[in-house]
Amino acid sequence: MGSPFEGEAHIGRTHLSNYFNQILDPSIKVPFKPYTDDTAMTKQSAISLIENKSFNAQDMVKKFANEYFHNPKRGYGSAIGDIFFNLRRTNYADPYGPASMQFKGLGSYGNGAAMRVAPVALFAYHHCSDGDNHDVTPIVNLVTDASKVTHSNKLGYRGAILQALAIRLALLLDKDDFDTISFANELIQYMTQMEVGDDPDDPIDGGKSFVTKLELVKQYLNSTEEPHIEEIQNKLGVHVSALDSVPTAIYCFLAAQKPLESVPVDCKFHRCIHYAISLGGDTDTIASMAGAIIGAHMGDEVIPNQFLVHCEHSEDIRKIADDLYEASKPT
Ligand code: 8NA
Ligand code: MG
Ligand code: MG
Ligand code: MG
Repeated sequence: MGSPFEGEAHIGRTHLSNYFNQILDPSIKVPFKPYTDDTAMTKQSAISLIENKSFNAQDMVKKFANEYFHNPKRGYGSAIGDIFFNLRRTNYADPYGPASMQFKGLGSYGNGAAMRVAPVALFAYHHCSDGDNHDVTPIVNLVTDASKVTHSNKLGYRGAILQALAIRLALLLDKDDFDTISFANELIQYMTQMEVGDDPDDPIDGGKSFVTKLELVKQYLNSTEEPHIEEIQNKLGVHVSALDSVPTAIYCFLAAQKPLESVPVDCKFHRCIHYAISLGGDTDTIASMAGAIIGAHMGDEVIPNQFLVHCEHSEDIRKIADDLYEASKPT
């Protein structure tokens, strides 16, 4: 739903409201929105988990690559195609090799691992939960492994971990007695542990911290006035890097828990997606990550059916979600 606006710095309020009104008006037939790389890779992550009933790196990258070669024009990040070419050329021998060589060995810090992480998070939550809801180690380990096949930079895979932990918390916490600040605080605790030992003077990633971004999220939540869009764009970020988009998606989910002056709609799910797109920049990805969190929190019954009929393959994806649930049942 966000892809028609991807890359735009300024999205007119009326323009965006009209876009949603057309989708929600059953008498107006608008063509479905083709899904982008975000859905393409999310879908293949889920199918791989379903078929293997566990994470299999080689199978997952093969599925990513096959989907990519089947239709490479779904708005993939500019560097990720190289990984798929290199994987295919080497017959998928080392599923982690090509990603680790990207960007002169630094690996990608793009948001591509975070944008597709929902099925991995749901699988880990369901499969590994043995009554101990406090131990996040299984989910962190699984997400790290599933991310590094394309995103070996720590900011890239940590972004995926943060998004997965947000999905896990959203599933865990009661939606009728939900405190946005406690949610942010819990994520800050996990990310603080992860960032222990980071060198703030490192010339490459020194000072780049998810905790700092989450503190900003809390500041916005505590403020009585809605932050200006420019403030969010410049400080929280709306870009293709994980650091400049995952905390933003989390903020969209949390901000949408209350009425928003800039998005006067009653349905929380709609408000969340609409608000995420209104921020501009990487709209498809930030909206899909925010949607994954609010979906985990509220369940699929809150998704307006008119949204679904406009999304390419939404029926297939519903079936995949049901299959994922079955496949992730603890054995
Ligand atoms: P990626 O791994 O290619 O990363 C995205 C971009 O981030 C790269 O193309 C680089 O510009 C930059 N980048 C990442 N790591 C480094 C690094 N170590 N050094 C320098 N630059 C770096 O792809 P991805 O899968 O992470 O990207 C996901 C995003 O790409 C999503 O927003 C998705 O929707 C898509 N996207 C497509 C378009 C488009 O117009 N086709 C625009 C934006 C985003
Ligand atoms: Mg319509
Ligand atoms: Mg995309
Ligand atoms: Mg995008």
